Amino acid sequence: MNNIRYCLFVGAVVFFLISPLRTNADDGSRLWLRQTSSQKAQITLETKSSLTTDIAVNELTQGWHGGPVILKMSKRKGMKADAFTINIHNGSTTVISPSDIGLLYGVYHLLRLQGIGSIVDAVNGERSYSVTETPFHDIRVLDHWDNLDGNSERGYAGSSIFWKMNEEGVNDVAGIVNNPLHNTMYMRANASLGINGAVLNNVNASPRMLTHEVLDWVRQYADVLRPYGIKVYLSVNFSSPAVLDGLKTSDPMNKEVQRWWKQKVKEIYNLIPDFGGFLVKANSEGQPGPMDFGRTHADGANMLAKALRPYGGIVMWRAFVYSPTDPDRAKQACLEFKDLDGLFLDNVIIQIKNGPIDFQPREPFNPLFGTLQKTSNMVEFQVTQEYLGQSNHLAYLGTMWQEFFEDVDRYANYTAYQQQAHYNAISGVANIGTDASWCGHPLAQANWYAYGRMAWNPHLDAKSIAEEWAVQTFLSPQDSKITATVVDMLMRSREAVVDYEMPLGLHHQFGDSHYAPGPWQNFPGVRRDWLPVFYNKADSLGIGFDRTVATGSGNTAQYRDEFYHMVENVSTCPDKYLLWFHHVPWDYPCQSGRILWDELCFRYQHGLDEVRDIQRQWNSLQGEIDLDIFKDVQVRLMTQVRDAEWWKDGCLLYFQTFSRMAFPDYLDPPVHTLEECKSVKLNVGLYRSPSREELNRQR
Ligand code: GCW
Repeated sequence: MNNIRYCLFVGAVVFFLISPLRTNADDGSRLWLRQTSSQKAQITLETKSSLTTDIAVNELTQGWHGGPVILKMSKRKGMKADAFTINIHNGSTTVISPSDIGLLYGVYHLLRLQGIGSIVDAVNGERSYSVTETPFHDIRVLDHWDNLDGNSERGYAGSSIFWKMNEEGVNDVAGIVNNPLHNTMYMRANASLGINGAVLNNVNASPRMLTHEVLDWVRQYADVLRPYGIKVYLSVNFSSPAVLDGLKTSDPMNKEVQRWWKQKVKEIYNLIPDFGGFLVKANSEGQPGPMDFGRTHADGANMLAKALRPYGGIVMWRAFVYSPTDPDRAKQACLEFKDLDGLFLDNVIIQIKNGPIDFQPREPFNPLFGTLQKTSNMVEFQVTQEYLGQSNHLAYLGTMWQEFFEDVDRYANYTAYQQQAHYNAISGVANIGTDASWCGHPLAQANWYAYGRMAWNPHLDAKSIAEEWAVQTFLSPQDSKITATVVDMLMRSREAVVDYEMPLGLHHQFGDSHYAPGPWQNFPGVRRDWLPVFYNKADSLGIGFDRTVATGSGNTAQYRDEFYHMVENVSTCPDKYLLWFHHVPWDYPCQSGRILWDELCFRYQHGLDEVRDIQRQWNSLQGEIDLDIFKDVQVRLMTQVRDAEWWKDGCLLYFQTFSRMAFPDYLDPPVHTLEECKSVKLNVGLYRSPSREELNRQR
């Protein structure tokens, strides 16, 4: 009898899983906000209600399982506006904050604590619980590199959720304004993490962004984002005065130009009284900027800052610049900004990519951190995985950002510097698009989550964040197989990518599209510092970029003493940065005890083995994870293993033409020839998950 019942049960499960009529299949769109409650929670709002408190109450009504909750606004001396306290006593909970946004953050935190199971006994009245949370960074921004035509630069999750604008000014996106029901998810997700700003367009900004027709859309976005505590910001094109209104110049010292920006800013604040400010990519990769007129970054930034200051707006001015005045691109940001320190107005923040080159799988931190002493600065992370396998590969970036924060804290005094800075901010380039599961790879949602959590508190560790995310996303208990497996996969993933793409400090080894290997790429007439050969410098003697003071570019001297001494000296330079800072002979003894050539082989092999193992881990969850999500990730992992093989074969076969050394026996013999590796276009098979519209059509 039991057997029959069991068979019926299994049959039903199988039918459920394969049934094409299944309507509740998981498309991943609910992100980490999946808790629901059938219980009617008793919620008391001890403060004037607002759209924001309505959202807070609604979230609790939908998801809270515990006893009564009181939401109370109360100012406390020294408490930041968006900080909050949660007290649980005798099973009753009070959330207190000086602002309604703080209350909303408190509610999301309460739901997170419930979700991860850490307050069960307090909610049951068995103990008291109290926590106060204060965000570390005051401004926590997501940068959307979205173009008005709907494309998202380096976006691998479909198209823009904000823009699809035709010539007539119709914005035909099934986005936040047009489809508020679905898209409250975007706001809820951000608010649940405390993300409080969104730059709505690409840093390669179209001047058209500042036309009245587009600004009116920005106003509509601002209106729907506001109740969730999210301010809107815009990337602006420095030539806008000339391009849009035919001014003869966009020189920041020109009175007419200054007047133009003041007028434009006024127009914006008339539409959006709490507009956040501008993000600017100037004199970088062909974008216009103050240097076109013989002016400095400070002249340009200050002109905009003056226009924004009366309204409380800020300028985020990017330090991603590399005019070829020095042959080492890693030095350029410091060279261009060091002497301007102290010349920027208070409401300018210099936005610095975490590393000195460009979002590589591993870079040492940018030496501009620790160099600027009198200017607010903010790190720019790339949440979208431009160089880490895009939406095909699993690469959890929490570990990368933890490494960054630990290093800048230790070697550049990050925490102390930010705490006294005029503005304390952080930004991340979003990995969000129109795909049903928002981020392309379902597990890449963890990167959005981790970015938000670390923006709130950079001292959180990547593993607990991964755990929080997995528990809430898969509704799986902390000690379950699903949680343990997924967390382990995430925690190993970034290092695996580093190993099979660019171990030991190698960087910028990409072919086209920043996806496939291309260490051999060397085109005449192209900027040297766009070419992989420029960065690996492989030759018969060895490999790596000499950035030492003694014999190389001198980039090491841009760091403060402790870091400088460590990396300048090849024997104390950590293996992970070896080829970043040194050109090293093929038989150089690495810290592992292996010679460099063998270590390189070991790393590439290890990266591939790790991905294979991660694939096995995922496959072991078959039947325990929603089938759609399971298959989606499974296909991507197959692709990742395939790509890791190409990377390993391509890079090692190419480097072998210089080292002339045999492959060690722990290396899987190459399955591809170097010629094949050179001709393959890996990214052609980029896996695309369906958009929400496509999914709806299929169902
Ligand atoms: O990482 C590089 C990208 C460009 C990007 C640029 C930048 C928006 O390849 O697509 O442009 O950096 O950060 O400005």
